[in-house]
Amino acid sequence: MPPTITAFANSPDRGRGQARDMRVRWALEEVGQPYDVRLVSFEEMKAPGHLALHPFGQIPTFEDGDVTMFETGAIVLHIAERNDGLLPKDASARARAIAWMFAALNTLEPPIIELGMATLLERDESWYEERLPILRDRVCVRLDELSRHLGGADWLDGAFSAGDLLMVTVLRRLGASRILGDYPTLSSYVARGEARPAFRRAFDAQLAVFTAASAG
Ligand code: GTB
Repeated sequence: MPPTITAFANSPDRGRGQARDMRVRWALEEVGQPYDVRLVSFEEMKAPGHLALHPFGQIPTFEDGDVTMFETGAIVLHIAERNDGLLPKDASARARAIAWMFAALNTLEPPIIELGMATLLERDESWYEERLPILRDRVCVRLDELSRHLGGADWLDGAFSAGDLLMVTVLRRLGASRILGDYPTLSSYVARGEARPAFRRAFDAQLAVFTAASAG
């Protein structure tokens, strides 16, 4: 039996690959592992059946035999540890790749999400115009540092790894803000990730869900 992940039945991002099931799909595609998808509505995500899999009532979840998991970082690490292709074999290089996974989720993602949430939900607040540049600056500090680290390299540390996979998905969240346009090194890095055949397959699969939902 292939693993089963959950994803939005009706993703609010209209199939732009922003929902976090995209990371897990991409990781599974990179390692050549077929998977099933169970689509859930917002109501189903908050019902006891789904809460038994995900205590916060979110997507994605991952079920594989007797393993049931939530949290995309943990799921991608689990996939990477059990298959070839997403983590180097050398112990030091492997540790560094895992550090980049955590950096993507703990250092880059929080300010990026905070900026995204502010532009989405706080536009009408009296303090919005004052707060926005502060949030943008926090993102730019990290992008400056990441861009400097990447320099002319294709990937964060040698060959493509689960660290790059997570980092690219995190940076893609900046799409709407146009900030990435000021960082050609990072724009090219994201484009390199998006050009990978496994990314394309994962993207097309989640887009097909949205296309089918809008047709029906
Ligand atoms: N830390 C968890 C992880 O990495 O697995 C976060 C999981 C998470 O945030 N899941 C979101 C969810 O289920 C979907 S991905 N939300 C429903 C809820 O909390 O009730 C976040 C997301 C949603 C929508 C867009 N979008 O429309 O662009 C992008 C990302």
